[in-house]
Amino acid sequence: MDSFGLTQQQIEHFNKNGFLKLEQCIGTELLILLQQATNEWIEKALSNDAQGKQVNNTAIVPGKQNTRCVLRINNIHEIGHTVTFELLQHPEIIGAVQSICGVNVITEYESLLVKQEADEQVIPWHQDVVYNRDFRVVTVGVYLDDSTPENGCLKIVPGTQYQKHDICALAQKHGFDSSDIMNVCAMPGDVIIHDAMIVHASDKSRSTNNRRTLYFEFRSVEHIRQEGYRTQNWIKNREHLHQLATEYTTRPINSGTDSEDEIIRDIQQYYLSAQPGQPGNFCLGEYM
Ligand SMILES: O=C(O)CCC(=O)C(=O)O
Repeated sequence: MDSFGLTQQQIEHFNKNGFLKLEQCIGTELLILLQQATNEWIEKALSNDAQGKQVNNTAIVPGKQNTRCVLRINNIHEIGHTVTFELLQHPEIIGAVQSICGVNVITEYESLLVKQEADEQVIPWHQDVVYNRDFRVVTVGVYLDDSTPENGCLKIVPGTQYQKHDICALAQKHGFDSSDIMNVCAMPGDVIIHDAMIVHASDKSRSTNNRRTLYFEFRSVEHIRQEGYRTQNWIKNREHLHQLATEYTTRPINSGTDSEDEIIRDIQQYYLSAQPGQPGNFCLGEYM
């Protein structure tokens, strides 16, 4: 394990609580680039939406006072901002994920979540995925803004990561206020890694401070092969995406390697072959 791996104490914290916070994991320079990029994506999505254009991979919801709000943007590498590549080979993120999931890890999913007062959106209780616990699957949240109980921070029910749950029953029992629930607050630049099986949710934002989080789901290639729900071609393409990220972010300036446009075309090629992953575990009925 390289020097960016987790300590034994951090691994024990993760195993016991189902999450781990890496404070100030993202440096200021990268944080500012990510904040700028995500603002541009949101503005562009809203502008296209206002012109009646189709906005791919984006959930835009009606907000208070006739506003339109971007709630989520999926497949974020496809947008064409190579800054997101930095996160695919960020030494501390990858070191932490490898400590939990194994050395040979790839991402399965990536998205931007935006929570704001106007959208009044709740993320209902769920498990991101239910998987074979011979392995570990983690969801990594990269925080671009403060995340507090007022602006709808992540809520988890500690200890729920070990099994599949009846989410309707659990949600009815806990609502959003029971003492068994933990609010996991964060500051810009923090990274929160949670076990993809921990039951989690977030409440409406009641603050004018917006909250943006970039989410990535990681697991090992060995695990994906064992679960058997992905084709060899999918795995090969995903590995290629990570390879591109490494090549792109470590290339010397003016090295004569592929231009940004070519790299983006390559990424888009990957997404053409994308397939849906394993479904999450939600309560499909009403409970709130
Ligand atoms: O950060 C949050 O509010 C929870 C988001 C979440 O659970 C999800 O996107 O699946």
